[in-house]
Amino acid sequence: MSVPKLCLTAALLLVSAGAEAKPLKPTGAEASTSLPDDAEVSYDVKNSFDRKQSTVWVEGDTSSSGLGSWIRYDLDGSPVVTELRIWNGNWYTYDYFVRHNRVKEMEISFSDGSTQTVTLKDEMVPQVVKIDKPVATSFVKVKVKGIYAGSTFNDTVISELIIYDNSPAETVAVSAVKASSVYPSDADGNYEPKNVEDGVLDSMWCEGDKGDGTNQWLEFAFAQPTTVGSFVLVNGNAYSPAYHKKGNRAATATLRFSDGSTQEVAIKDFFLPQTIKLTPVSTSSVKVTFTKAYPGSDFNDLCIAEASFKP
Ligand SMILES: [Ca+2]
Ligand SMILES: [Ca+2]
Repeated sequence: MSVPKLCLTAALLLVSAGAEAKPLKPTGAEASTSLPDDAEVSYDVKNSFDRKQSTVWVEGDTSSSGLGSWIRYDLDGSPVVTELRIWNGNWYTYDYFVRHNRVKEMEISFSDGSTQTVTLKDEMVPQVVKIDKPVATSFVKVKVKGIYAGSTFNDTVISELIIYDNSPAETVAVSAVKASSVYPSDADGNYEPKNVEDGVLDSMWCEGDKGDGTNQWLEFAFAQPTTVGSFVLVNGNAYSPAYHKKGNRAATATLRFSDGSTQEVAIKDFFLPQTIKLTPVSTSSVKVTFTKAYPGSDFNDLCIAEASFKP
């Protein structure tokens, strides 16, 4: 799509964490080292938990490949951490992913002193790590114990890491997402419908039809019939307000439920999450057909960054 900083998640996410776990917002993070910012780009540890896959932490140990480097995420209280989801390596583009080191072995440690070492895949897909013995912990520390070598740079990179605890998810568990059409993958990544439920703002579904997105649709199948009372949406490309304006955004949609009933909704032209109230309905699926789009300045393709339903 010729838009930099759009790298997207692949459709290979095996486990939907939304079913039984809730993502946590760390109160802060510290890294062993970070590559100094250059004129335009930050490599600070804060980039590893900003919900953007195209912003990255790069360790700053210039004397090594990054072995022994670590990040410690401080948590609010002592939640029982059950799962991590990791965007390993540099997701800025496919090219950057290959050129920088990726983490191979990662040691995960908790405030009670327990540790777990995992081997990550050398793939540009979000990786789900289940914690073997979940414990109440005030922090999660991840340490680089092994790497996959980059082709150009001897620095190890983590693009994003989301920590989940054992609280019930706030959103309805989705078993599958389908779309009417998909924009073809490019150097930045893919535009698969799965991207609307990965929790990151700069991965998205984009339709691949000739038109402006009118009559294109996303269909969500739920793990079990459930009552939905609101539709939570991040419209367009939510990387930044400027990128948000480049592509088409949804303006109105018709939601069709498994009992055949429909509801029309208006969607704000807004790059932050918005919650759209529905008349509560029990359903096993929702088909969202977009019926009008706000025009983008650069691309005539409708994109949706995130979409979910709440009871
Ligand atoms: Ca990031
Ligand atoms: Ca997303």
